[in-house]
Amino acid sequence: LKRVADDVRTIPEEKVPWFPRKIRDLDKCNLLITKYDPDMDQDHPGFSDPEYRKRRCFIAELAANYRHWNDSVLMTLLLLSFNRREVYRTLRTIYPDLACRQFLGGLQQLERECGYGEDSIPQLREVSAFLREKTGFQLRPVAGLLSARDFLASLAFRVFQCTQYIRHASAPMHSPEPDCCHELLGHIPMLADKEFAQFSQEIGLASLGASDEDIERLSTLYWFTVEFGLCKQNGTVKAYGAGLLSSYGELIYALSNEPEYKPFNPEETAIQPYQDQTFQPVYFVSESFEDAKIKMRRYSSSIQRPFSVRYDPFTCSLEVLDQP
Ligand code: TIH
Ligand code: FE2
Repeated sequence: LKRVADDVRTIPEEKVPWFPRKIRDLDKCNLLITKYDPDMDQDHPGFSDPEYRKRRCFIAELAANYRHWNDSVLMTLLLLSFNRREVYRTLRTIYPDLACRQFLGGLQQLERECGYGEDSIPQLREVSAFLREKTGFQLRPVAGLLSARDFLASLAFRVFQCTQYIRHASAPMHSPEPDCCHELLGHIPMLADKEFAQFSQEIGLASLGASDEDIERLSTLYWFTVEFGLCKQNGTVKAYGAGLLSSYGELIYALSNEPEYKPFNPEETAIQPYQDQTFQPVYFVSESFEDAKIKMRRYSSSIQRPFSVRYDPFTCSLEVLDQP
């Protein structure tokens, strides 16, 4: 009898990892991954450039001091002397052929309303206000690469964690880490699309309180959709992933027929190994956004959690409902 009781007691109780319940809890979602650190990684293009490293430290500190409801310190885009004109112009010429319709629509609006262009520097604060009007997304500065759990959690609140520094001028066409070219050119135009915004938030909601294994699978799905996704449009394949749309080199490569293409299918995509140093060897193609959203929803609802969540947009907080 005693044995049975012991056995019952040793059944591990289900432990749910902490997750943010209200938008200001995102102040605690700040676990940075030190990877591609210009101070530590000898292969980083900025490693042997002390000015660049000093600048990066300064910008990182600003982001670390950011708190919700006190965005006065932040949201100014800090650029080094950098040939942004060249980056903008080269990418801009290939977008009409290679980028999806939603991206082109968003970019045009940003050019009209937010000072996107060869000659101006968009301010993050302004871009954040623009996104809020379009889809309710807002930006929050981040000092570098965030842990997948913290990054995905912020999406649940329609908060996009945005770097403020820029890639090293010696490697403008591809960067192994996110930077403000990547955020502003890759992510922001897509986040201005209602359907895509919803897709992004739903990945975030699925990640809350999930196991480490599920976080790994969700961040792989995020990687092959939001970052490196392709989709069919009017019979041709276009890019919608931000990692492609911010990298001249990889955007051309991804649509060159050279890499491998697979149909987007969450069960398979979620376990595809990926690497983040250089171009992807494989890309996943969705039939349409609608199709990707439906498949992703089906996948998310298969993730086991002892509760369900609902986002309340009026209070920017989560309702957590225990399941019987
Ligand atoms: N490789 C992208 C670029 O050059 O813009 C940046 C990144 C996307 C995803 C991770 S890093
Ligand atoms: Fe990104």
